[in-house]
Amino acid sequence: MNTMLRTYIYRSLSEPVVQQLLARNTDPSNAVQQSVTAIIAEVKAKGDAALKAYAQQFDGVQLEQLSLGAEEIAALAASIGREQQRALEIAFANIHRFHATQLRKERTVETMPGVTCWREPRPIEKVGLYIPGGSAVLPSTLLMLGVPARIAGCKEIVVCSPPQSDGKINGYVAYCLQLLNIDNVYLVGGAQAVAAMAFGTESIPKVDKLFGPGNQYVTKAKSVLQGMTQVSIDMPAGPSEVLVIADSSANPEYVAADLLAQTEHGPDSQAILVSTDQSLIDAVQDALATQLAELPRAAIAAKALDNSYAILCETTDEAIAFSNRYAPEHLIIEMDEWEPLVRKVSNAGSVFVGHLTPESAGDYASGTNHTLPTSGYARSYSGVSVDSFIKKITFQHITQEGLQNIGHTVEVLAELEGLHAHKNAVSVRLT
Ligand code: HSO
Ligand code: ZN
Repeated sequence: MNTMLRTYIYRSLSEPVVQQLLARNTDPSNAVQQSVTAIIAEVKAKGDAALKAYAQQFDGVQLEQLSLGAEEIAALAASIGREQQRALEIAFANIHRFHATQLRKERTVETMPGVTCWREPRPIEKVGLYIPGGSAVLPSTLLMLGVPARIAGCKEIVVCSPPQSDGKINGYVAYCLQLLNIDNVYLVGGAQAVAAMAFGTESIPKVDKLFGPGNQYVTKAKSVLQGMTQVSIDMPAGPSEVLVIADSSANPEYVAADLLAQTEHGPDSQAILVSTDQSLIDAVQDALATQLAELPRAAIAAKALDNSYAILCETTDEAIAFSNRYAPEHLIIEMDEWEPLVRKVSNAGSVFVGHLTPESAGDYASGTNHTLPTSGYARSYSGVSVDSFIKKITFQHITQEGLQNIGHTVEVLAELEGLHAHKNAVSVRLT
């Protein structure tokens, strides 16, 4: 089993090699595209019947009905331990506390005397949250999507999650549904779940925006559906990734633990160590071997280590320059002197600074969102926040004085564009 990170020397890398290191392990295979297109067509044509057939085929369960209601959710939620309930409650409270501040009112602007413009947020009315249930069930993802959706005030929150072998959902997911006051969950997984929420079926409501991570089928389905219907999506999603910048002040045990936390997500995950200290890299390699041997998901983590690597830099400026080009989903800066680096971070989804700030804290409970841009999209996308669940509508009001001030300008611009009806809409009011 591989426990070693391939190591590169930053200064000796040619540009083509850097490009290769920056490239993500994306699978451009047409096979995914083809089967997703077929699933989408089937769901569109046959609705619930297609979803039940897929539950049989992919999840191995025969479903009488496609959803669970409040009573069933309550019974499942009650089956989990008190300690786990408490942990989910604390995570919920912290995520709520952090996200609640994101709904700030903007100020009204008087661009000219008598011309007033402002923006008001409005929730996206119907949102669809996809909660994966594959090799790891992630109730935390339900909190990360549900909390900002509730704060934004979305009227309808549709949740889909694949049925377990007993035809139900996991009790932890059920408990999160209760915390979020959501009394219905649809037992649908994969590309068929996102297709169902994009088109609507007899039992699943059509939504305006799709959220949530998933495997390559779910991801592909989201992007195909975005072009087919009027649904929008949170962000393009790829395999999860972390980049750790560590100098000689770092603890190799902590660095190795952070890298492995990433690699256990999936065989296509990527964990990158960028360091100014060769002996730190060596010590991390040793710690990786020891810690990996203890992990229940060691086989997955070992595969992900094959896609991973270390880079030795001479300065922290080089390290941060590489990180900014890579634009990691998660960046961890394990250095005593992390503060000067903060302002140099220009591309990253979420940043964890200092020696005692593991990414796991943000994955679950510190308050920030864990739905983040991957595959270099952190160059242009932000992670999920309350903003993702609202749109901002502009308003304006013009007084008599305002029209006197702005009218002539509008008339001139309308005329130079040859749009006389536009000009006239001002002129009739000025005379
Ligand atoms: N690191 C993942 C989120 C997650 N981790 C969920 C554990 N559970 C993507 O940001
Ligand atoms: Zn994670």
